Amino acid sequence: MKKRFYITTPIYYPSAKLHIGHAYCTTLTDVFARYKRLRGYECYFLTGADEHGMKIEKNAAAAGKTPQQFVDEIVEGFYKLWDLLHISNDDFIRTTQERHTKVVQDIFSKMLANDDIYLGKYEGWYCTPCESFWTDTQVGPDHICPDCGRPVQKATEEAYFFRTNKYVDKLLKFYDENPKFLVPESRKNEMINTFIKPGLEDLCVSRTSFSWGIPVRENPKHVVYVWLDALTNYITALGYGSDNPELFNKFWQDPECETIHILGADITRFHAIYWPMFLEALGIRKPDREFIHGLLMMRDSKMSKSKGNVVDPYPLVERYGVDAVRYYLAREVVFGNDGSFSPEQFVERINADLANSFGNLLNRTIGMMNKYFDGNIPEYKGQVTEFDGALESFIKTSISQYENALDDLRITEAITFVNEIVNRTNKYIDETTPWVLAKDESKKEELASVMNHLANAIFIAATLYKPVLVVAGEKALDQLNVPTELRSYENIYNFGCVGGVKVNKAEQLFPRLDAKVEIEFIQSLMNENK
Ligand code: ME8
Repeated sequence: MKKRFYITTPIYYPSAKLHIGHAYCTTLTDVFARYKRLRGYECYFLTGADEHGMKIEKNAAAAGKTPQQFVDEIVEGFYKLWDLLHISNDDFIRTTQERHTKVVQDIFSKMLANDDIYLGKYEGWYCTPCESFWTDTQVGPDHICPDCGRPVQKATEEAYFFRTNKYVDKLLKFYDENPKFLVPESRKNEMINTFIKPGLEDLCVSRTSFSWGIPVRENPKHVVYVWLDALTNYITALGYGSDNPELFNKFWQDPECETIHILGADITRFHAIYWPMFLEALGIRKPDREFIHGLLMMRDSKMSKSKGNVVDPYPLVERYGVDAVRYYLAREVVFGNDGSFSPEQFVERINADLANSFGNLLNRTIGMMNKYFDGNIPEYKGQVTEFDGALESFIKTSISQYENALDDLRITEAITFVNEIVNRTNKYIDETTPWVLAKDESKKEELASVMNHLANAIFIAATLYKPVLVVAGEKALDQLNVPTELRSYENIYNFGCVGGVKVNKAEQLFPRLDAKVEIEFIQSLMNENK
């Protein structure tokens, strides 16, 4: 296991407001970062905004604003959304910042000097919404963008090109030597079969048909193509090529740091093919892992800003709270697979998993502590009832399953292991029947042990939920009155550490949602954007 982690999301385009798909990626990245920190690792988490390009120039003009004014306003919304979702990023990079633009110019110059980049002529197809160039073969007879399915336009202009072919063999060797680089692994074959085998063309890395970009220093009528500009954010944010490369050395170059990019399947090609090539050309280390998540669909079609079929996360968080939204995102669509946003499933998850299972377990437990022990959590006395050992060993196994899953970024699966702890603990109440034990004075010790086991099981589940339930995890521990000094991750291995304190007042963690009303509310949000 590496000592520290560098974890990134894509830097999103501030061409329009962010939607639930962006929130999905950033929230799940945040869950991973919080988990690593909870386990005591240093973790540097970067997100940001990709502010250049033709689309932004066009949208700004349509809004009667300068591109900078336009992106400034939209990026304000990014900050607000990430605050609302309690995203714990350490930095936020904007590609219009000088710390980025200057280094991109230096990188371009270096590549030019090394003959990795040359001046040529671009003739091809361009998809404006995706900011992507395509070849004749890729757009097919209908001239459709292979990524988004929209029509592309013919484009011819003088342009700089990156010599992709110089690096193809090295890339394939890198894939072979690093089988864990692309997750899920199937993405590697997709890259090889769809893009590399048919013959990779040199990549166009500059444009002259618009000006909202970083000028090429040697030839300022060209601006750097958005993907060369955008991908390098992952290193410019760390101070690569600056006077202060301390973070870069610590979180990128040091082999003791694991670098992980998280991104959606729509931009795999850029990250899996060109980014390692750029890094090879610059002579620096490649990331350890790229985790490709699936895309959320809306009524069978990919949600996207330019199509306008999106769900705005703001009203969802405002109405249901940060934890409900984070939980739904992390639990519903298996990280790595495609999935759909569904109002019915949203309500069902919150009601079934959070209100009924977890919330109710806490509520019942505190109720019983009050009723049978005057609010005190009895001390741990080992395995007293015939059911105690089985509960403890179930929890122990679940903890290691949770850890294995999270270390592999199988976030959705990891949460199911916590849910299983909660369900198993609810079952333990049915097995031990505390209300029967309470009627028999000779069973007092057994009853005390049941109460202690419940408190400890909730302590463990709440701790494991913390990377997702950023508010309710602590609230549950507050209600159990777990002393602050006990609230460390290590203590989950120390079953029985909670006990001998008096619980606080029970409060509902997650109110049960009225399915009919709430489904209608969420549907109205979806219709607003239709
Ligand atoms: O591509 N479901 O920015 P972008 C799930 N600026 N995730 C989604 C999604 C959906 N329907 N739609 C978007 C760019 N995403 C470039 C990135 S990085 C160097 C430059 C998420 O605003 C997903 O992570 O189009 C996807 O890869 C990313 O947003 C694309 O965001």
